[in-house]
Amino acid sequence: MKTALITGATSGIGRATARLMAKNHFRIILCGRREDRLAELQDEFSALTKVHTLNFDVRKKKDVAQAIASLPEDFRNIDILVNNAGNAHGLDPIENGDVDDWDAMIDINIKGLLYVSKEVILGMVERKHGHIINIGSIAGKEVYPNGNVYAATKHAVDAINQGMRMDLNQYGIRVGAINPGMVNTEFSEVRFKGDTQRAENVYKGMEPLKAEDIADIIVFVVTRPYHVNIADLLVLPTAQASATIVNRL
Ligand code: NDP
Ligand code: 8X3
Repeated sequence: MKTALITGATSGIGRATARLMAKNHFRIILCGRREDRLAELQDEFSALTKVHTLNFDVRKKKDVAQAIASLPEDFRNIDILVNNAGNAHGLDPIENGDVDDWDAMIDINIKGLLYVSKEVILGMVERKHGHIINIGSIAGKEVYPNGNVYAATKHAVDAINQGMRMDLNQYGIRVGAINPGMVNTEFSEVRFKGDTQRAENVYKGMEPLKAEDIADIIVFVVTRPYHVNIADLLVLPTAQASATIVNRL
């Protein structure tokens, strides 16, 4: 039974991935800040597999280290790390950008991903085995107007993904990124700070991806034979051709 640690497992892509992994009998470690959701998901998935929850904010270096160090023996050997926790905060031209939004994106999407990776990679190196999936974005491949700092954080994830693959190559560790386009999750609600109308408009007149579409791909990627590493995938809804070209009815 493989053990997978999924950050951002309380919603969207992370939750759908955890659910599909549970159905496929992975042993799973669910991470997130919302404790009530972690408890609900633990109840749901426990009927299918072994589940452990870790409640921490990826921005808090010490909490990340303590949480991962607290893992019980049978969850310690993490085979798969899904670095998924992240969000956009705001969509503003650079001259009007909110510095707190910038801090949140840089601290969560870049630094948080690194803090979690640091704690998990050491064990993978010792065991000379492991698979890291970094969830990037089309925004890590192209910049779009008003996407400035979010795009910068996802370009950083792209660079970290490449760097990890190079550095961990000698240990036989697989590293790859999945870069989605528009996925209908809580992402836009978070970006627009609970403005549901504005969030709904993002997907108006087009069919976005569902969290389950990305979960399917993550499970496909991690179930390839070990000599196969899917290093970098861009996954778009059919209605989306680029960060700015979307076919709306
Ligand atoms: P959601 O908002 O639905 O999920 C985000 C997840 O990240 C939640 O589980 C949330 O959990 C967790 N999270 C956010 N901040 C923190 C934090 N400080 N500490 C710990 N966990 C945190 O969005 P998605 O599922 O869409 O996003 C998942 C990933 O996919 C992100 O990296 C996002 O950038 C990326 N992505 C999304 C796209 C989209 O269109 N939806 C497209 C391309 C990439 P909690 O609040 O409980 O902590
Ligand atoms: C999320 C998709 O288009 O807002 O990464 O950058 S987008």
